Amino acid sequence: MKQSLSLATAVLSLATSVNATQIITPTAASTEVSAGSNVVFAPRYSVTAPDNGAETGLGLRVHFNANAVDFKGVTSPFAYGLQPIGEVTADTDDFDADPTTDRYVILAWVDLTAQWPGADELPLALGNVLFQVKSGFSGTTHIRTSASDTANGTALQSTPMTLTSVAAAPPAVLLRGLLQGAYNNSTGLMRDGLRASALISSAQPYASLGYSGGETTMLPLLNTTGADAPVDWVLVELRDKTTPQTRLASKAALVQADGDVMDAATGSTTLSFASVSAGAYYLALRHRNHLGVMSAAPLNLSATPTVVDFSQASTAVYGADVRITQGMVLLLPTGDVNHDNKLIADGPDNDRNTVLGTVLSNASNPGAHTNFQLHGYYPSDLNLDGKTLYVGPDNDVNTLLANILLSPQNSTSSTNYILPGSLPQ
Ligand SMILES: [Ca+2]
Ligand SMILES: [Ca+2]
Ligand SMILES: [Ca+2]
Ligand SMILES: [Ca+2]
Repeated sequence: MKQSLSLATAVLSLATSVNATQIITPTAASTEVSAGSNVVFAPRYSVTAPDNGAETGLGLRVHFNANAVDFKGVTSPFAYGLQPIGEVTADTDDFDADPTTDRYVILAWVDLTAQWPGADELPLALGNVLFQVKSGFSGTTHIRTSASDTANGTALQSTPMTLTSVAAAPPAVLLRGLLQGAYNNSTGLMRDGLRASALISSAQPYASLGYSGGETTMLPLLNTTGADAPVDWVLVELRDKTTPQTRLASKAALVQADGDVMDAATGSTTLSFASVSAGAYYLALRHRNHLGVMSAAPLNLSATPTVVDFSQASTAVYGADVRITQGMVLLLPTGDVNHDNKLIADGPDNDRNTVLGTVLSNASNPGAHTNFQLHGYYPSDLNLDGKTLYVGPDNDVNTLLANILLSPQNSTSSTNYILPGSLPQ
C-alpha cells in the first residue's frame, strides 16, 4: 500500500500538464438518510482542457464523519491504473478543511504513460464508496474529497455530498378482519348498530384489556354509513418476533363494516406504528368480546404497508385456528365476555353467565327479568347491536354456545368444553 502510493507520488510529480483542473462530482449531491441507511458516494471524474483527458492519475481522499457513518467498502472501482484501496485514516491534517470529517480513505489511480484514464469517455464513474449511517446520527454531514496527488500543475475541484437525517418512516399495515357477532352473511358486511345508536365512544375503550393509549375518534368518521361505517373499536398489536407474548406496539383503531381496520383519528386504512422501527413482528388483531387472531409467523413490516386480511383462509394464523368459517370468509369468534381468551358456556368463569348476570344485575332491570333488553355499550353485547339480550330472537348467547358446541376440538359436543383462544398470553 505504502509503496504504491509512493510510486503514485513520484510519477505524478513528473507530469508536465499545466492549467488543467481535475473535477470530482458525486452522482448524487445530497440524500436523506436514517439510522442504518446505506449511502453510496459515487464520484465521477472529469478534467478540463488542455489535457484532453490524459493524466498521470489521481489520488483521491474521501473524507467522512466517523460519528455519522461507517465506511463499508468500495465496489466497482474504475480499474485502469487502480491502486489498492487505502485503510480508514484519521484526518488529523484536515485536508478537506472540514473539521467534522475526521476520517478518510484513499482511492488512487496511476498511469506511467500519462494516458489516464485511458480511452474511456468523461465524465467517468470512479466507483461506489459505500457507507452505512450510524444509529443516533441526526442533522447534516458531508462526504468530501481532497487530492492526495493530482497530476503536476492540476488543481482538484470537488463537490461534496450532503447527508441529511430524516426520521425513518414507521412500519405500516393494511389490515382486514371480520367480527362474527356483527357479520351478516347475506350482505358480506358487519352491522354498525353500535355506531347507529351513538354507542361508540370517542376515546378508545381497551383499558379493560390493559391498554391505555390515547386514541380518539370524532364525528365525521362516526357518521359514516355503508361499507366503511365504523363497527367498533379494535386493538392491533405488534408483538416480538421471538416471544410473541411481548407486545412492542399497540394501536386502538376502528373496524369498518367491510372489515378494513382504519386509523381512528384520520380514517386512513393505512395503520402506522410510529413508536417502532421497520422489522419483523407478529401482528395481532383483537376485539373486546371476540377471540383475537395473530399472524402465523412474524411479518417483515416496513413503511410500504403490508396487506394482512384475517378474513381470508389464505392468511395463516398463529396456533390452532379459532376463526369461524362462514361462506367464503373467516370470522373472529364472538363470546369472550370476560376477556380471558377462552369461550366458556358452563362452569367457572363462564361467559354465558356473565351475559345473564349483566342483564339481571342492571339497575334499569329492577325486576331481574331474564328477557330484559339492556341497551348500551357492554362486553355482554356479543352481536354488537347495541343491546344485551339473554333470551329470545337476536340474543347474545346462542352464537357463543354454537361456537363451543361446533368447535372441531369439541369432539363430544359438550356444553362444558372450554374453547381456548389462539393468542399467546
Ligand atoms: Ca476533515
Ligand atoms: Ca372499507
Ligand atoms: Ca371468556
Ligand atoms: Ca346484542
